[in-house]
Amino acid sequence: MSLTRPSGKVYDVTDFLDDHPGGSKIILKYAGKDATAEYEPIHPPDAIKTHLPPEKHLGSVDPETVQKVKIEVTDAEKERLERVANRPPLSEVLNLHDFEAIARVVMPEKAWAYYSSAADDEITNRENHAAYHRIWWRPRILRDVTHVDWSTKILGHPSKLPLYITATALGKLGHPDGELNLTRAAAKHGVIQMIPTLSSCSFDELVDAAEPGQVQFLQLYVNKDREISKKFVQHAEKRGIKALFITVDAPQLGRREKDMRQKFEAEDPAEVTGNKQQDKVDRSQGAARAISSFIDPGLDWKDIPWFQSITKMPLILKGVQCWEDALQAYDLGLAGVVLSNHGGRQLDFSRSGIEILVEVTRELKARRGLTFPNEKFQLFVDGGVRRANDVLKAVALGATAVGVGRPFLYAFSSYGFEGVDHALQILHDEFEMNMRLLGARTLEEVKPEMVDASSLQSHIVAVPGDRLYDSNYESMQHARLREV
Ligand code: 173
Repeated sequence: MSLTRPSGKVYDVTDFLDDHPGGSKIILKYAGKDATAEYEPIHPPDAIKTHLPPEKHLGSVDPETVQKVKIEVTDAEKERLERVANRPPLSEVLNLHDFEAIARVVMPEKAWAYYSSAADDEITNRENHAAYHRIWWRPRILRDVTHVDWSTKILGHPSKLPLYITATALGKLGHPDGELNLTRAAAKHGVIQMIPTLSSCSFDELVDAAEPGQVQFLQLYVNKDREISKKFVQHAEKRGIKALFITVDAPQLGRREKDMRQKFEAEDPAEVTGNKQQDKVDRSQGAARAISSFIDPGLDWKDIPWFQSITKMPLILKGVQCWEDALQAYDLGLAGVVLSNHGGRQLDFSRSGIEILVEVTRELKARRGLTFPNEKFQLFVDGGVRRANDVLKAVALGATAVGVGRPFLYAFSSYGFEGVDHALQILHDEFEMNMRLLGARTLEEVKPEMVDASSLQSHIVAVPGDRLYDSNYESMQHARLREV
């Protein structure tokens, strides 16, 4: 049994069939044939190297001589391609919500399900955005705002915006150039990209694509085999990565039911439900769980000194959700924390990063005398950000910068590099206007006194609905009856 994939490599995956997180059926479908197109978007580049012993790497074959699996273009796919052809011109895309609305109808369903899905009932996913609605401005007037400047420094590195492109997995699900779209747009706009451990493009490809001097960070999923993580981290440092963001909120992946349901629907329903044998095989876990088995649930505070011993890069914990853990990170000498619930994709009913920010600044001031933003210990927030207005609220409350993930995925899934380029330009324009209207000439002037966040911790206040956001949000679906 063999499988052929990129650059004509042939692998014997017979013994791996039962262990494949995505089930054996998909492998058997491509046995002896070219699996490149199906394989590439949903596997990190080193998946085979990591999981398959070297003796199963059989060699190379000329891809031209290999039988292609004929993929029938369904009516639904034809309709989708028509929608792609009818995308509005970028000049009509006015805000980040527009990208989401377009992505939802032009992306392949599986890819949309993976990017948009969140944990359980998706309450936290929506709360991330809604939390910004509980903060209101107290702008200042009669200040000369002819010149306004919203550039900053993130971990000592210049950034033209107080935001960075945060790590998101599987970029090629949305666009053939995957995360390269982000690298190129980040270069053009002077923002920092955080490279994900589970990018579709290889790490080196993304570093090679950076302009001279372009700053990149790295997000790390810690491997059960620490030697693999150590090699990766040290390689990243050698290649010039400027900071390491260790993800600490994913000892197990959350249940993303939109993603899981897609998996079921992609199967032949008769096989999924009709065959007792098949029923026992858990092939329903969606794209993310399928490739996450290497992540170590045993990661512990005790491991932090080890990270400090293997790299000189600043270390930041990504996924901190209360002041107690932020304080511990500070006391251990880390460079900062990302207050995040992983885009609502992990523990449902975890609070939004912006809400956590308020308690972290309060307690770290009371207990360690810190004021924020703080160069020595930087606070970041991610989740739910769609406007410069949102970002500025986080800055006012003490964040150094904010991570933006899904909106850029939707931008490149719909328009490739030009989409991300346009998204960043929109944000620049929004910053300019908001800074002027706030009466703030620099980010230093965007102060806690400029916001009323007194309702932030209350989860029952009524605010006017956000119609653009709500019209994009796709309801979850119940299980459907089998067709008879
Ligand atoms: O949120 C995610 O989907 C994610 O972080 C992830 C984790 C492991 C594998 C793929 C994606």
